[in-house]
Amino acid sequence: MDLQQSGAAAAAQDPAAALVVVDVQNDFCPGGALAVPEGDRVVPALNRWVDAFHRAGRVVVYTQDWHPENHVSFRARGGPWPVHCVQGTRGAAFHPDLAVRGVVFRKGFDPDREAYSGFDGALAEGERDVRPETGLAAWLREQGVRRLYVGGLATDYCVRATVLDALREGFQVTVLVPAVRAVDVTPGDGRRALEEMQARGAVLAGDEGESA
Ligand code: VGL
Ligand code: ZN
Repeated sequence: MDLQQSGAAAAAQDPAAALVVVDVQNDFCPGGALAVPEGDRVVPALNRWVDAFHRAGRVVVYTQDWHPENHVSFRARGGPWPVHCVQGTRGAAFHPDLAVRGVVFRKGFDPDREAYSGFDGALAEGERDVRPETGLAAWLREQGVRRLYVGGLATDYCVRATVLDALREGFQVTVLVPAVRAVDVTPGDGRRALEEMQARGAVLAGDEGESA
């Protein structure tokens, strides 16, 4: 086992642990419609965590921003964002280098409601089919999950919302700091979001998954 894998491998020994990979989609990576600076840089670190959790038989969840063309968050409807992550488009697909070995929860498919949090999502089956009755919190509890390791995009929006909801739902949460990146509409938003998550009870972890 190489050094970079050890934190992930150790975390994966815990049968109540799960990995949550938030919105690592083309539109949030450089060249995408809502590019997060260095968004693609989360992929190598997340792949190590996916590999360790998959090998250990742990749950790996991917969230996917999944908007209809007329979503309320788009500027044409007065929202703050350019058109992004439209259902079935290349921009909505996961980054091509991301290891996808787990279940997908999609969110933001209601045209009239923003949904940053993975806990607002629904279990996906196939390209367009979602099961809105199967929410993330209940699904995780059914799998015996109590602790979440979270990385992905973007620190100040969907990672933040997902982590805060997870804490509210009673999960223990570790944020994989090297595996998140922020939009930073206002400089410092990402840092402030991490501080807020920590203040609400999340552990901030470095490369090895240990407290940073
Ligand atoms: C996100 C803005 C709009 C995110 C999604 O994944 O953080 N941000 N939609
Ligand atoms: Zn979105």
